[in-house]
Amino acid sequence: MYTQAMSVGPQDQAAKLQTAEEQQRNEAFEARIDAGDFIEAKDWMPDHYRKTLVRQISQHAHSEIVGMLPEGNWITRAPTLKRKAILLAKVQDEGGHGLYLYSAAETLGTSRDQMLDALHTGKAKYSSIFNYPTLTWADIGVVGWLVDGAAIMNQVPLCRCSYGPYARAMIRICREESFHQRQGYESLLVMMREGTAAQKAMVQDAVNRWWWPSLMMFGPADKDSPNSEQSMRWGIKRLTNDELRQKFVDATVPQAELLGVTLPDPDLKWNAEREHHDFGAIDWAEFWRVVGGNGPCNTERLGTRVKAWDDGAWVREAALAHAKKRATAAKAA
Ligand code: BYC
Repeated sequence: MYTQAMSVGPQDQAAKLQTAEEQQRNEAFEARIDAGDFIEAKDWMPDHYRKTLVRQISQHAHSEIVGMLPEGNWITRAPTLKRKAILLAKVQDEGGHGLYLYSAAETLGTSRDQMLDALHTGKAKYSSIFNYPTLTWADIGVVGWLVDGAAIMNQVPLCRCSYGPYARAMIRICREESFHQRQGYESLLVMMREGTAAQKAMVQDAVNRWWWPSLMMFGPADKDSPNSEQSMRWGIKRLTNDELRQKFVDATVPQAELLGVTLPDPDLKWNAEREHHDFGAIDWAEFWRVVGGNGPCNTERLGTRVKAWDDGAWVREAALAHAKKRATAAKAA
């Protein structure tokens, strides 16, 4: 005979069983993470892991397609046919990256419509960097060199992310980003070696405007990054924001020297003890202003995206009507 104190109702029992089962699944999941296994779409995963991935991958996808806008702005004004063809291909690549990433996020059970709706209603974030204007042709070279350079630094470790579909998408993206970075640097080399004094000054001016926003791309300092600790533990992020930022600075300083431009930071210097470059303080107030929607181009970027989506409604409707017609014909056959 069971005593009152020991008795548990059927509901409590189910809840307890579920908790024990959840705990076991969680332990098995953590063990797979510790062993360095890839987690695949159909595998069990904790809700928070799924949500973190949807957040990061969808933000990343949005950054790719919003990132097409500042560069697309220069396709009609590229100085030569060669540069126009390169820029067209690059902007098209960014659109492709967005598609791989939306597909990877969809494997986690969120629809593309949901993600795009979050972007278009201003609920979702995208990289702060794309809220700055591309004022001159030199900006296009500097975006390739610094922005794609920062993107690669951040994204190469993501090829080893614990979520398989994201990691695989990143391998292809990184190969293309590497071309993007090199074409930007090469176009700047041409301007700095063969250009007029005015063209060289234009490159320096672009470097002055893009340097600090590029450092901000890596996200807040580790001590102010609420997501880093858990994401590192789950192997979503392999290096912290500050580690990646430091690697970027160290890699970029010799490239700037070769190019013959000055990075706009009087505190930037080699620290022999740390074997890294020290650099000046980042204006985090500016970063949060831009992330919060009040950067120089936030309104313009979102407006352009929403207009492109609305203008494309007829294409989506036509594709759906065509698919329906084909399905009806296949059924009748
Ligand atoms: N801009 O806890 P934290 C590219 C947000 S390159 C806006 O450190 P996490 C491209 C962050 O989302 C750019 N928001 O977050 C290149 C979080 O807010 P929520 C895209 C930012 O996720 C060339 C809050 O601040 N790359 O696509 O651990 C041409 C606290 O941050 C930013 C990627 O997306 C920022 N810069 O680390 C075309 C790479 N930084 O979500 C296209 C994948 C931080 O909690 N993403 N925030 O509301 C990542 O590696 C990480 O998500 C981050 C941030 C390092 C960016």
